[in-house]
This record gives sequence, C-alpha cells and structure tokens, in this order.
Amino acid sequence: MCRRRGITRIVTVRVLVRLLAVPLVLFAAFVAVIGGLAVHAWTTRAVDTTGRVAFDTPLRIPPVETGTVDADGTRVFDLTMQRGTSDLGHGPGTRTWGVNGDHLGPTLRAERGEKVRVNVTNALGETSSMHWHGMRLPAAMDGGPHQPIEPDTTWSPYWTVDQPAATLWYHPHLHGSTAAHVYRGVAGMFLVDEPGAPPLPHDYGVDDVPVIVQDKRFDGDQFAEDDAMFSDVGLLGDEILVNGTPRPFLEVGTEAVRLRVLNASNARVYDFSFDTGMPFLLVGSDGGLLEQPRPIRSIQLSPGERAEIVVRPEPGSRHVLRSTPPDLRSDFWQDRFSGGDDRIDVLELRVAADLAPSPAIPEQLTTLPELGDPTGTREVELTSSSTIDGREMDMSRIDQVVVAGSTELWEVRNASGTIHNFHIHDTQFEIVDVTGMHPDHPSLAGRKDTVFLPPGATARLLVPFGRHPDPQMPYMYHCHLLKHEDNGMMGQFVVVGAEHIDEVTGTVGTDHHAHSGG
Ligand SMILES: [Cu+2]
Repeated sequence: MCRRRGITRIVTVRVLVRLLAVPLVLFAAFVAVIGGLAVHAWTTRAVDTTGRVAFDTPLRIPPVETGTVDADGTRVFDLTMQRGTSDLGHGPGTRTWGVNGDHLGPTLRAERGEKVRVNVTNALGETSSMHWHGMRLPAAMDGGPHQPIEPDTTWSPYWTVDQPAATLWYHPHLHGSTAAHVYRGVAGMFLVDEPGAPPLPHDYGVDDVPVIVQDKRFDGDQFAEDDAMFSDVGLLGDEILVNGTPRPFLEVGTEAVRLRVLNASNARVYDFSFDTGMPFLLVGSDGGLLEQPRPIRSIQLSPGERAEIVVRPEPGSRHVLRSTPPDLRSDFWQDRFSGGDDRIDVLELRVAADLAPSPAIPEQLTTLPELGDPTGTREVELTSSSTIDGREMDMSRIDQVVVAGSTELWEVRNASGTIHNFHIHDTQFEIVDVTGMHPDHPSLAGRKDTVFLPPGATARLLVPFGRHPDPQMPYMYHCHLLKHEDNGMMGQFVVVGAEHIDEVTGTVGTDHHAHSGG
C-alpha cells in the first residue's frame, strides 16, 4: 500500500512538472526578455555626444521681422504657417514645418508701448494655433486652444505691447497637437524692445544672438516622433538643432556676446555651461532683464524657459556650449529615462583673434516693480502626467477665477512622482521659493512665466494677473512638457473685474454651476 502510494505520488509530481514546465519556461523567457529589454534600454538610453559633434555648420540666424507700420501706427506682421523640407543634417528631404519658410520662423520685434497685429495664415493643411508665450495680452488674442486657426484661414490678433524688454517666443497651442506642431518646427522668437535699455550687446545676429535649442531624433532622413520606451516625459532626441542648424558654430567678433537661449524642446531639460568652464553673466530670464547681472557658470532650463547670458571669451579661444546632466531630482530610474544622465554638445563659439570692443555691462540693468502683498493664496497640485488637481483639461470648464490686476500667491505642488514644469499665461511671476532650491538659484532669477518642478517640490509663485478682464475667454496654466500638456495636464483661468468675481460660472459659454473662484 505504502509503496503504491509512493509511486502514485511520484507519478503525480511528474505530471505536475510536465504540466507546469511549459508555462514556467514561458514565464522565465518572458522575464528574461523584459529584463533584457530593460537592461538594454537602461544601458543605451543615456545620450553622450560630448566631444563628438563636428561643429561644421555656421549657426543659422532666423531673419528678423519688424513688420510694417500702418496708418494708425499699428505694427503689422504677416506670418504663414507652412510645410516644407529642410536639410537638418540628414539630407535635403526632411519634412519640416515652419513659419514664412520651411523650418522655424522669423524673429519678431516690437517695442514696448506699440500696438501690434499679427496676421497668422494657416497653410499647414490642418488646424493649428499660434500662442505668444510670455506675452501679456487679452485672452482672446493669446492663441491658446480657444483660438484655433482652421486650414487656409487667417487669424489676426492685436494688442498693445505692455511689458519690459524680454525674449518671448511663439508656437502652436492647439489642444492635443502642441507637441507635434512644435516638434515639426513651428516656433520662433518674439523680442520685446524697450527705449532706454542698458548698454547690452544688441546687434542682432552679430553680438546679440538667438539660440533656440531643440533636441530631435531621426528615423532615416525624417523626424522620429514616437516616445522613447520607459519614458514618461515624451520625446527625447539624441541630436541637437540650434535655430534649426545641425552641428552649429558661431563666429564671435566682439568682446562681449549676448546669447538669448530658449529651450524650445518638447521635454528635455538642459543644464547649460561651457566645456572650458568659462563664466558668464546671466542678464535676463523669461520676463526680461534681471535687476543685476549674475555671474554664473551654468544655467538649467526646462522646456519653455529662456536665459539671456553675456559671455566675454578670450580672443582666439573656442568654447562649446554644452548640457551636462540636469538636476532633475527624481529617482535614478526616472532620471535615466528623462534625460537626467545625458551630456550633450550644443554650440561651438569660435572667437576671433581681434575683437571689436563691447561696452561694459552695467551693475544695474533695470528695476523690477514690487508686486505687492498677495490678495490670497491658491493651491494647485500636479497630480499626474495628464492631470492638474486630479482633472484632465476640459475646454468647457473654468478651473480658476482671478481678479484683474490682483497679485496672488500660487503654491504649486508636484505630487505626481515625476518631473514637470508649470507655465502660466499672461503673466511674469516672481518665484518666492521652490522646495530644496537655494533662493539665489539662477533658474529662479528675475520674472518668470515657467518654473521647473521636481517630484515632491512646491513652488511658491507671486503672480501678478493681467488687466484684460474677460469672463468668457480663459487663459491656460499647464505643464510645458508638451506630451503632458497634450495629455490634459492643463487648466483654465479667467480674469474678471472685482465686481464680477461671484458671477462667473464654472463653464465657458453656458450658465450653470456658480463658481466661487476658490
Ligand atoms: Cu509635466
């Protein structure tokens, strides 16, 4: 009996082993493949182009566009969004989008106090929009998701430029399509000038140079547009274009050069410095000039942010503007797949042996007006890579109501566990502090419209709101990692007169749901 039971047991075990063998082997193979993929992705993901970029192409300078002044004194610009092909280092046939050209757009310039109108014609063959990033203007002129430009139509926003000299930019902002439209090349700078500016280098394209930095990935001779595996942030490229120039160098012929650096990338955070350790002066950020120039050796910019820097290189020297691993402050896994370990060469400065003299940089550049005490505090939580305060963007929902001309303290907390940044339209705010960052951190300096937010951090922002009340037309606040923005990481606020603060409804264009305005 005992022996037979033993045999039965052995047979049962054998049957079990046979039954389980196939799934076990399959499972082991599955684990091995996934593990192998992860290890492969991990080891191949970090981008390092340092010392390997040829820098054999003169930096393209976007043409400056000052428009025409019509009879009533309005400066009028004509922009056409169009398709084309460009040579971006992979042959002449790369399909690109641009403004008044095949790729990227002209640099618009206007003076503070001027009335401007921009006729934006959409020849892309699909709906888009054009947003004036950093500009203070009425919501109906903002070019956000509520101002789509249908194919073969022209949208003509107008406003009075009413803010200090600054390096602003323009790009599409159609909900759900911003990442693709910007990535394909619809973007350009909008420089605001101001009479009485301090003697900074200002000869456009000579000693005052736009530096629009974008990372790209290529599949053959075309842009690759798919997100990288394991990456939450969206597309990260392994090649850099500056003003649409692959492998760019800039000939420097003056003692001082001002670089207007714009991070126009979809997702990549850069920490810019020079390979030689050359120090430079930070003279401006998103909203314009700093009060005093700040001597630094590196500046971190997340997507949408700008920095104006002035360099004074030695005659005959060469320097490579480079991005070293940015301080993303996420975990080691996310850092790797969010570009946090990447080292990227961007632009070579070739400095002539004989340099034309440049004026000294004054110690005081401007005086920023006091923003005053906030009238209230508003808490905003970044809750995932597609939600703010737990909600995806809804174009028919008003999320916040603010009083025109008021200043509020916004406490923006990144509770999502991944990196983000935060951009508010129609304002240039003061960053009071960001968790874990020294108040003198150069990335927080000056007036800002975009702030980087590592996981777990809270940014306290003193936000002066605009003076163009419109209870029906919202402005946006959102993450400027474009995939996140497209996925719904965006909210809407309206600016209203104080007397109307209780009348505004929670929806656009309908009358239900009274909204207290938080
Ligand atoms: Cu984000």
